[in-house]
Amino acid sequence: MARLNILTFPDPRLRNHAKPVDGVDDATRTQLDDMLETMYEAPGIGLAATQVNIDKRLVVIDVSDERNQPLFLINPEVLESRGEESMEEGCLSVPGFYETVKRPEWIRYRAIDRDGNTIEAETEGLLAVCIQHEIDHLDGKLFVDYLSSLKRQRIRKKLEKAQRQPDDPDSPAPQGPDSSHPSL
Ligand code: GNR
Ligand code: NI
Repeated sequence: MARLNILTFPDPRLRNHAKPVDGVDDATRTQLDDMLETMYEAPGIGLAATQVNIDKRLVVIDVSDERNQPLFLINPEVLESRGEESMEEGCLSVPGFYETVKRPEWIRYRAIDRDGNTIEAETEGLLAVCIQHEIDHLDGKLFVDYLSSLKRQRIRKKLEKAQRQPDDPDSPAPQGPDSSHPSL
């Protein structure tokens, strides 16, 4: 098992559209295991391969309280969706920012599991949100894309600044230039 580096917005590699997986082999299962360890360590409830710079349609999720019910989804797709639900979302690639996103509340989805079997299931609530959030990653999409461009640019500026000053975690949130020119 290995811990992988998680890319941070606005890294352009997060915009990659990941390639479908053709057959589940041991190398792919090792990547899934490494992703799961990385997700638990972060900690997060989901992780898409795009976030760790792997160009494959792989997702790991665990929304259980005990953190002992991992889901491995290969080539996941939403087949059908219904309703609408607003939920506060966060993302390991957008650390420290939480915003409300509106998505379908119920989905039916299909994926290939760790053993190579095709599964189909329906779900709602947090798991449905998480599956949609992770499929978005595989398509190069982030939850900040659902926000106003003003909010997105503010988040981008703050994360860019944080990455320029990685050893100053307690530096005050950017103000001054940022708030006097909020559209930049
Ligand atoms: O850990 C995570 N929590 C979360 C909360 C609400 C909606 C989606 C998520 S996914 C996120 C982990 C992550 O970034 N997955 O891509
Ligand atoms: Ni995410």
